[in-house]
Amino acid sequence: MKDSDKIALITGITGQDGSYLCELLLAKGYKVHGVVRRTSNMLRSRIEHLRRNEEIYDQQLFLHYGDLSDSTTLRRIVGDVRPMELYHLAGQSHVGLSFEIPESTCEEAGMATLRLLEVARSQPQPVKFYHASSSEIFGNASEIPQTENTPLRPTSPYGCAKAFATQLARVYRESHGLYVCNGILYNHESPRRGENFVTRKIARAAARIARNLDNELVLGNLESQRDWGRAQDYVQAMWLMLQHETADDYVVATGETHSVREFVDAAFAVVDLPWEKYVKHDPSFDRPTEPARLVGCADKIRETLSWKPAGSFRQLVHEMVEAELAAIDPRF
Ligand code: G4F
Repeated sequence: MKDSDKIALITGITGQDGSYLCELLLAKGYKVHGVVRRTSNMLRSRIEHLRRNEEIYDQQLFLHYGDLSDSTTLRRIVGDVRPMELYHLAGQSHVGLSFEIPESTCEEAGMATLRLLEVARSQPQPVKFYHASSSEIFGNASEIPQTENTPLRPTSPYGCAKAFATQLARVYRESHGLYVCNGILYNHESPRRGENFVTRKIARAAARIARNLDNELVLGNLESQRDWGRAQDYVQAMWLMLQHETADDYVVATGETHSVREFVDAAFAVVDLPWEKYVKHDPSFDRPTEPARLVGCADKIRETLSWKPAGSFRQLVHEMVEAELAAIDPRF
């Protein structure tokens, strides 16, 4: 690809994945355009360091106001930007919350993807489309580990919306010949994770309790198991997918599962505290239904795109707790 062709558009650029992907693409010489909501907290957001950099902002990184419900604006932005690669990451992504706000979750995770697929297919130049699918599409999975061919059996409104969008992406690839990839990502975490996701909540609490800023951590189901990887590695997988000659779907996972209890145990070990003394259970954090054991088989992306996750579970926990300690006191 010529340097002048390297133009990417990211929806959800202010999120954990969007911000890491933005950094990755800038480092590769892309001009990066991001869609941000008028209400997005632009200040102190995860891309604030890039916005404040005069060599980057408005030179290589450009932000556009838009909303996933507003197809006219999305169409205008895509028409003006003429991206070669479109990474669609935006939308309500909290599974537990999707039981409380199912309609807006389905609107954002489902219908908005349809809207963007329609916009992409009507562009005069070819647009490579990345859709952020999720392991939640497998829900009560019929097999362990799950692959790209595992049947979809979602157990949450969020999982249903992602399953709908994933299937639509396949239909657009097969019936309209659009270059569209589903990245079926398992949980991926980092110090930039939102504070209401369990890993960040635990890492933050361990650090705050160690510094006497809090005295308890209230959680839901400690026995839930997840396949947790590093977000920085997973955005690399997104980019790799769009560099391949043909569009396809890929599971992105570590292939290992750990329970919430194990995460708690590892996080409190970093600050050398006995977690049993501080962790309480509140059933309001339990979900009406939980997926069965979600663990991904990443053989296809490993073999086709030479992607593999870096670092261990313990290193991930360590990195997240250390980041929280540093945020409390940068001397640590
Ligand atoms: O951190 P979580 O909220 O992540 P979840 O539900 O697995 O979803 C994340 O990963 C998916 C796969 O990539 C994405 F599609 C999705 O958008 C999101 O990024 O919860 C993890 C587990 C659950 O089993 C939950 O029941 O932790 C359990 N948990 C226990 N106590 C808790 C808590 N989860 C949260 N958020 N808060 C708790 O207090």
